[in-house]
Amino acid sequence: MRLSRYFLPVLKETPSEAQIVSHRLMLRAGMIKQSSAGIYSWLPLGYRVLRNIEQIVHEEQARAGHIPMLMPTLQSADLWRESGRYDAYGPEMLRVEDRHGRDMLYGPTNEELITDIFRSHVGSYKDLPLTLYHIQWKFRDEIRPRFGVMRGREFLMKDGYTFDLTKEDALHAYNRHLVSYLRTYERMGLQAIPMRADSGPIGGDDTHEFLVLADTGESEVFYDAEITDLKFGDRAINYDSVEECQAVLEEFTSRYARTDETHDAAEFAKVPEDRRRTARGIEVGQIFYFGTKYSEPMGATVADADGTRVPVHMGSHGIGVSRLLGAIIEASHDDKGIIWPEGVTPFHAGIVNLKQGDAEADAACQSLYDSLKALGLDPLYDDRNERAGGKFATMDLIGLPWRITVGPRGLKNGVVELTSRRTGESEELPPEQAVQRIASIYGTVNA
Ligand code: 5CA
Repeated sequence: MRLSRYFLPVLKETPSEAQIVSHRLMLRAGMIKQSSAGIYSWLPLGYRVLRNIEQIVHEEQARAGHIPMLMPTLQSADLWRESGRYDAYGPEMLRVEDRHGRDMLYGPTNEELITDIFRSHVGSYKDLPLTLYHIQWKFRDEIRPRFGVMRGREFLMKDGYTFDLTKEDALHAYNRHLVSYLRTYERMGLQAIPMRADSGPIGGDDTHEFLVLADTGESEVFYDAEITDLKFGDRAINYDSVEECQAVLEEFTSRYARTDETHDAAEFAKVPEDRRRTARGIEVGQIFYFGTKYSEPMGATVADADGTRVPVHMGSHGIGVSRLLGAIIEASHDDKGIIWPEGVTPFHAGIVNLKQGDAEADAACQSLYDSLKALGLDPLYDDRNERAGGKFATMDLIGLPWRITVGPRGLKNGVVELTSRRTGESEELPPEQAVQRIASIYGTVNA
């Protein structure tokens, strides 16, 4: 993409309404625009990151064997009357009436809708286990929408629903989600710690929240510092294996880690004092096992091996897709702007032309641009007629992990400059080598 032809409305002033750094930076970098309280338009740069996050979620869901689909945003109130949640959900639910006077609602979550689909089409234990998920907009009329996309009213969520014959099978589905989430968040450059939590309006006793540590987080958390040394990394795991998933779950959840809702001071005191940590965290996902809470009242049953109809055991598993943009920025920025992890960056590298209009510099930039594109990478070429300082400031603000700077002086010596956004370190090297370096960082070099 050439910046002169892109739509990147960066702001010079720091917006006064934004209280936390991720919100400020998303507004300044032209990623989002508020449309009304807690509701945002996703401008092109923000939309690119949102799609990258979705893509990682889809890939990791596929790896775990989960099946994608799409359910609507508007739901019929009748389904929610069946589960008993229509009244229980309270003022957070946005209720609407259609022209025929029928009660509808903008879905805050989808347990009822998916249970209805299940009961219409699945009748035998032989069709289990089943995990269906979608990535869809939700609406919760939060009393205090704030912090930009972090606590929105309209927000994008991945929600997955598991159906199993027995509690043991359903707990394996729970464990499998926990494992796949560890990998999902790490690919986004995040450490998200599973913590024992409270289930709120979704229900059930077994639930973990995934928290990214950040001073601006809304949750108070208590944990054993040893947890932050754990990495899931690139291990190959068989998601069908009960033992393998169980082992990973134990590794990541056996140490003390709880949100304030479930915190137990006496238990916490057993953690050696030098490892006890109290901090704040951003909840980027939550998994629930709630048994037959929805299947029983809604009649979602299957015939078991003896032909007896039994309600299925269910769980639901959510990732805060749009909230993740805020969480990643909270975890990765400096005073100049965002620092995108390679896994989610909107463009793989920025190209800064120090002397637009200089035939040699223009040609070198174009050639870098074409070479990166040919390798399947997406560069952002700042080809505007602007001063170098302004171009650097924009690149730093929007946070591309790698920048190639091209100027007549370097070209005389056959080199360009490759700069890491994270470390600020620069290196001079021939243009082809800069391209190879970036390609190998993103792992796209054809050997
Ligand atoms: N049905 C279950 C799981 S599928 C569910 O709704 N879970 S949840 O309520 O925990 O939401 C899942 C994730 O959505 C949360 O972990 C959080 O990351 C994100 N989320 C929840 N409320 C908001 C909000 N107001 N703004 C942005 N993200 C939110």
